[in-house]
Amino acid sequence: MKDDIRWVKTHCGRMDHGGCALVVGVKNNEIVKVKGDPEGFLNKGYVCTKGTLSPDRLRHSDRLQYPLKRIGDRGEGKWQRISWTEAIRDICENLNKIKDTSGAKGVAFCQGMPKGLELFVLNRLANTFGSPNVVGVQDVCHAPREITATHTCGFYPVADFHHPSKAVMLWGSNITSTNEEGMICSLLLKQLKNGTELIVIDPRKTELAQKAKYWLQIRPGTDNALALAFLQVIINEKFYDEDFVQNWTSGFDDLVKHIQDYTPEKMSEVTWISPDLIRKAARFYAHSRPAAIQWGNPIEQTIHNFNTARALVCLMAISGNLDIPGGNIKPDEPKTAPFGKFVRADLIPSKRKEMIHAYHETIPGMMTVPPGLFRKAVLEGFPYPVKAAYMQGTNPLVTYADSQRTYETLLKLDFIAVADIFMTPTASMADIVLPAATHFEFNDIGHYGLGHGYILARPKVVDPPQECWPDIKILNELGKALTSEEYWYDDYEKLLDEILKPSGISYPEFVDQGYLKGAEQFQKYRSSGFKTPTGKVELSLSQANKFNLPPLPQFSGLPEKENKDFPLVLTSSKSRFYLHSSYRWLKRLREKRPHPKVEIHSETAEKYGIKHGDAVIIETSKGAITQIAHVTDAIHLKVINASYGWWFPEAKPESQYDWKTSNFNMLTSMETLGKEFGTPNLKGIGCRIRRSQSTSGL
Ligand SMILES: Nc1nc2c(c(=O)[nH]1)N[C@H]1C(S)=C(S)[C@@H](COP(=O)(O)OP(=O)(O)OC[C@H]3O[C@@H](n4cnc5c(=O)[nH]c(N)nc54)[C@H](O)[C@@H]3O)O[C@H]1N2
Ligand SMILES: Nc1nc2c(c(=O)[nH]1)N[C@H]1C(S)=C(S)[C@@H](COP(=O)(O)OP(=O)(O)OC[C@H]3O[C@@H](n4cnc5c(=O)[nH]c(N)nc54)[C@H](O)[C@@H]3O)O[C@H]1N2
Ligand code: SF4
Ligand SMILES: [Mo]
Repeated sequence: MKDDIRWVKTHCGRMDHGGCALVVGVKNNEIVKVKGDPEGFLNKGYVCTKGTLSPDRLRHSDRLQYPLKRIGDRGEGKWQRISWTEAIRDICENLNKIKDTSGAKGVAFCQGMPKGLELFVLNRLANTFGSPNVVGVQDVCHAPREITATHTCGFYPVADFHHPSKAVMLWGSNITSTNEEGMICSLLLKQLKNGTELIVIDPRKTELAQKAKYWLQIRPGTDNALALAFLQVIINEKFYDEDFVQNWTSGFDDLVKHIQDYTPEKMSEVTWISPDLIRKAARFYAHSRPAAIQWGNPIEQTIHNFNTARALVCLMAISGNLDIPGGNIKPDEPKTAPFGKFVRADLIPSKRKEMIHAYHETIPGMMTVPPGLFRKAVLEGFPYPVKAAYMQGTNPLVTYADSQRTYETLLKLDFIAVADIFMTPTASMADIVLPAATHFEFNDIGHYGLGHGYILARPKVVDPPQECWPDIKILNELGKALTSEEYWYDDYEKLLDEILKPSGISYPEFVDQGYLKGAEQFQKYRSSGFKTPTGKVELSLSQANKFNLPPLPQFSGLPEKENKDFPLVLTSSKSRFYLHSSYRWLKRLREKRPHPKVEIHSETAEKYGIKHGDAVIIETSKGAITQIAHVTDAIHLKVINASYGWWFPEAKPESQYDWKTSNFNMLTSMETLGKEFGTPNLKGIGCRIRRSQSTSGL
């Protein structure tokens, strides 16, 4: 009977960055239906397949339900069920042992894609424990654009989809599949219906590339060359916003001289895009005010990410699109607890000097340790040994570049605790595995600290199964046992109140409102200047020398040298049915994408004797994997787009669920890392392909 169903409003989480407002039907403590909420201000009723099927995670028969302790050798797949009291005692004993011998910094706290409040509570645990080392994936995800922009213009410029733009430039952002960081595609799709034009920069002819006025089929890994050519055209043809440039930028004359060399003709040789198309697209962007750049992962997944992000912020600035409606804006945050105060940054005043990456002289402002440098600390003891890791909501064996090195790292660590909802390749290497409660199962706050100008209510909808605890509860209990009780609460939900306190509302009131948003204001720089040393947008960085950074955005070659043995160019993109390495174990998602697919142009496939559906070996100088051929004309002749995040939950536990066969990061390396962010190259890697005789494991 329909009447038995209780309808609850919440927001989606953990199937990607989250953001869609949902209306969830509940019957007997089970979710029976998920719908998009037409009142959701980010999604206006939209919901994707992952969102609709997200309740399938909750009652999966193989879900982790009890704390587990390893009884065999590491990775052997033998476990003993233990109580939460024993699990917390065991973790405390091991972490304190390392603290006594190597210091608190010998313990790393690792988090993958931030999912909700747990990232901030993890930071609080690290700070109260005394370790400066929270390891994040931010080196390849958002930090390069956020921190570079903060150095350039004092804030992270977010594409404004809430006001009409004349043009939107999707720069390596496949928004209809990824809806990244709350940039839900439905708002953009509505604008397109009202006449907004698209420029798409992507090696693949994506859904939105097909609708674009200009589609620039870029050679992977060369985005900084293209951005510099855009600057050259806009400056030399005098299409920039003269008033803004004169009053609100510094270093324009230096930039003008500097970019003369980056002609569309020269950059065309690098990017494979014709000079004519570069000129047309650059002019169109500059003419269409307001215009927004929605930027994606590829701009930050090479060793040149600093220069790419610098050039893109300079583009937004000189074209007069910074902080105007429909441009790239600085959203005002709602009144919540200041981030530094909440995470108790005051407890380690010397953190910026003590973090692992500080010894590698990365860019100021990078507050999480890049995975490449974390693994060097474990494996090589530089700058000091790291011996234990608490890992939460992350699967490094598949998601960090260079999986073989990650495996060695996991083998070498003295102690590993992993909190997850499912037994993953990484969890299978742990000493203690903790069963996390997840989305829909506890009260949470979304998008705190991410700089988008809002926070979202994610109230609990159903009870978690058996002994699953929310991460924030686990951390609160660990905190009490491992650090001083004064930093923690009797009830973890008081952490939510602490965040909301400055807003003057309680969590139930927040849930009633659905979200909190900062005031809508534009061109704030007119009253207070830009938050940079010069008060202007620094086209040339005033503190470049001090921080050993190039003052002007530059092109310094391909991300890796060309090698005739690997004549094709490898990249990857995210599947709309999965989140990174997550959820291959959900039957109804797996049915939609049962195998890892590799996209190959039809002529290239023919040249190598490969047919649609064949198993293909993809090889780089680092390693080889097997994926299934998807022959298409929607990709460049020389580009191979492989799937990322694959392991096989149906494979054997003692083989770590076959983390090698199809895992993209078997092909990537951490030998060369970008100086500013410690980023490895994930784009523009030389590769070759051949048909495989066997399909074992696939
Ligand atoms: N080659 C290559 N590598 C990449 C990328 C790429 O494009 N190419 N992308 C990078 C990017 S952008 C990112 S953000 C990272 C992502 O890296 P990760 O965050 O490590 O990736 P996920 O597969 O999402 O791992 C999340 C884990 O959290 C678990 N989980 C889900 N819900 C919960 C919960 O509520 N609590 C807990 N404790 N666990 C939960 C899932 O089961 C899963 O095992 O990967 C990066 N790596
Ligand atoms: N379904 C789904 N949604 C997700 C995620 C997921 O795993 N799955 N992950 C979430 C996370 S953590 C993040 S950070 C975001 C990422 O969101 P996006 O940035 O949109 O993610 P990608 O799919 O990695 O890359 C976007 C596009 O870049 C293209 N591309 C590949 N190489 C290059 C290149 O060198 N240059 C240019 N210009 N384009 C290139 C790809 O073909 C792809 O269409 O998505 C979030 N949303
Ligand atoms: S687009 Fe993202 S936030 Fe929206 S329903 Fe899908 S997974 Fe959830
Ligand atoms: Mo990400």
